[in-house]
Amino acid sequence: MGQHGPRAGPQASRQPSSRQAALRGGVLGAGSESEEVGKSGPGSPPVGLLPCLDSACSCPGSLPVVPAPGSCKEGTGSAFTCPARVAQSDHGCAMRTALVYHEDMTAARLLWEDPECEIERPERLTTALERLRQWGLEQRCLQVAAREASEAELGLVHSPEYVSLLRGTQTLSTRELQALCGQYDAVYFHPSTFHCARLAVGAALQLVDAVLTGAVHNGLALVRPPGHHSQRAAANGFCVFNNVAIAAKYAKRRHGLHRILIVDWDVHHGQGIQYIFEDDPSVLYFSWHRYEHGRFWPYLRESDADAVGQGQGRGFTVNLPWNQVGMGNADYVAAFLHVLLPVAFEFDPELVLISAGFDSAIGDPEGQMRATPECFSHLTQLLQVLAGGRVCAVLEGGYHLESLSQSVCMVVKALLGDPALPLSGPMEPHRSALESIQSVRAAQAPHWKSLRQQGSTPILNPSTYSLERRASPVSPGGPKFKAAEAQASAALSSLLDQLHLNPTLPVRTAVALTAPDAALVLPADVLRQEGSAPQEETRAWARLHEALAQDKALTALGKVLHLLNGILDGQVSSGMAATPEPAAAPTLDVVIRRSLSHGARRLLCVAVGQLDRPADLADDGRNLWLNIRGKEAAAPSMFQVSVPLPGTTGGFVSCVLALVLPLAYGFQPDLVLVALGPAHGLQAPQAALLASLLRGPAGGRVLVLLEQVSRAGGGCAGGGGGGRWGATRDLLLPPLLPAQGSTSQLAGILARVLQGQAPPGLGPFSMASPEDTQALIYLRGQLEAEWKMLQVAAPQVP
Ligand code: Q9C
Ligand code: ZN
Repeated sequence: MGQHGPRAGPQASRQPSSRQAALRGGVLGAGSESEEVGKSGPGSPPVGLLPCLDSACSCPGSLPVVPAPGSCKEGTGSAFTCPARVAQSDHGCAMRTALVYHEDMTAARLLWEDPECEIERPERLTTALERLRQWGLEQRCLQVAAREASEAELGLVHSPEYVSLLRGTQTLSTRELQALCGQYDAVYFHPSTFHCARLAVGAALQLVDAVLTGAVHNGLALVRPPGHHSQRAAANGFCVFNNVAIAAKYAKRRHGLHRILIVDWDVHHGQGIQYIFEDDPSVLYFSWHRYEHGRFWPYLRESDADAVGQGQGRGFTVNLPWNQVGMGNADYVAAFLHVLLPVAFEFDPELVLISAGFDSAIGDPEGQMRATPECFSHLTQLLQVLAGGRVCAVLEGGYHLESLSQSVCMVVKALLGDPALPLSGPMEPHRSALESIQSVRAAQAPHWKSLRQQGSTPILNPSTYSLERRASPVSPGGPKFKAAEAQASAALSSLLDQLHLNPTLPVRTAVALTAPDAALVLPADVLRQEGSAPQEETRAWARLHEALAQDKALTALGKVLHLLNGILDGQVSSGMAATPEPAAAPTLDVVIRRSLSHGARRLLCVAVGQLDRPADLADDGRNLWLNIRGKEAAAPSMFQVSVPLPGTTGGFVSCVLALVLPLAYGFQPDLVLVALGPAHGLQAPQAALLASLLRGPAGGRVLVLLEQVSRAGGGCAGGGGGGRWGATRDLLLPPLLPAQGSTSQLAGILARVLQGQAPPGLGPFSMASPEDTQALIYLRGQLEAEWKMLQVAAPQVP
């Protein structure tokens, strides 16, 4: 099958006439490569239209099926599990997240002395798994045993000669294995390597199958050896087969996808993935990596920001080189908000694959970075708003066993929908990080509308660049060095020890409504809150506003206060409440006062629509008021910001990524209020995206207030959602009752995103208007000196 290599396909057959055609597909993935993978034989129905093989399922038989992967004890024992049935979860276990693993992947190990390779050890897997068990996370996942990838599947990326060579290593002596490794950079082989590496690929493919058939929403494959350095005919950097690259090819071929995003947060550049897809516009590859101006392994010119892909693939390789060690939470979040996510929303992937290496985490000997384990929950959550939440994480590097294990747990928690722990440390990106962000934005601006018009100029004199390698003040190996090392390691251990987990609450989201609402469909694990705050308390607060004297408003206020108390006391994580039509503003006013007088040290209020900031609210830094409304951009103080509601999907995404989230992450609130007031103008998918992303900054403590619109219609709840979310999730919902207005549907969507489900898609990307872009640039200019997370470039040195 030598002709079926990754670049063998005739490029002419996949020549879209425009970039947009390249993105939107139809042409791509139409099978220019004649592989056997995923193709049905002659006469058999095309993939996706197979009869249901699940004997216990009564679905119409048009859904793709997946071999029963799981170890769910309550399964029916059918050989196949229909995704429709799994999703219904009628046996009571909510299986949203797959964990793919096989013990055999611990077999490969280094058999000789090699200081460079000894860090890639079997304990990497066993320790991570042990932590997942200890924290009760493994048990909450659908556990899937990895299978070996077939040789045809390996052939999606690798040459047949290379695969044969690897097959041959199974019977080599230690001496022969060691000699063979000499041909490659930073690799070791073991007699079990071929088996392990095939399991690693197979694990990634099973995860992709589980997610794309709808059996689960997302998942993690814990694998060894890693994959992202491996190339068509070369092992490299501990990597044998390119697990994630093969998974991407497989998703295109077996599942017919047209746009796949690969996010490589490993601290090394996944040059293998870059080479495999550099001319392919259907796979967007993002990598950040320790680079130090080319002085860090693998020392490649093409790891720099100006490598953007080739031919049709120009702009579909995004490299963010870190030129200093010590990058931390603020740098990583800034990179996502200002580089990856704008591009990713514009790309609109159907699937997100994460090359999930944790050598980018604190304590890792390779990376020397500072991001703490919680950061990886946040990065995961930020990616879960893409592709309808279809996220597949596949382990790459990560060599500090405790840091690796905790980071893995944080990713799994996020995949399961748990709120993330708030980020620790100052939320101020390093100057060198801003220079890197500026460089990559400048390099990518010609290719992505969302990065244009923001004054992206290239960096001419990076602050960290010098021809001399900076001499370390203490010599490695010396006594001072050893002492400093011991001290750092003790500090890290105590930091990692403190990261005890909050017990997972039985109820994470509660919904309070004024009147029973038949059209509101809530997931089983969301609480319908019936209770109210004590009458005296409610009446006392209601005295502040005439509008709260009416019965309906008073009843609603009691419920809202009860819900707020539940959140402030930690009984529930998040909540949503409806308020009757004229009472939104006064209710919000009471909620702000109550929050500040009862526990909240910092309160972020995101008010959408015609809501005014309470006039006598102190501007003392304890509350940050962000109003999305009207025409004018204004920032009378750093804690009072107004921005116009953008008129396009692209404008809305920019507003959230470039303004709302940088302020929210910078403020580090302990509670976020999202108020959708009169004429808020948000479409349901936009409101859902906003609420979903605002779970991050406050550890999941979000209260959404929604003004009830009594009329039917008005707004387009769900309508903008496009097919994909509707197709997978709405399967379970009864059809909309036309008489019931849009509020209940919006309420249902909001409850689900607060509970950790992915928001619906925004629909086709449309560019921000010049006015909306100007408003954001103006506010950044006003505020970035104080809110450092707003910066997209290094400040000018005076
Ligand atoms: N001190 C992965 O993380 N050695 N591979 C670099 C620099 C090779 C890393 C030496 C590191 C390979 C998957
Ligand atoms: Zn790595």
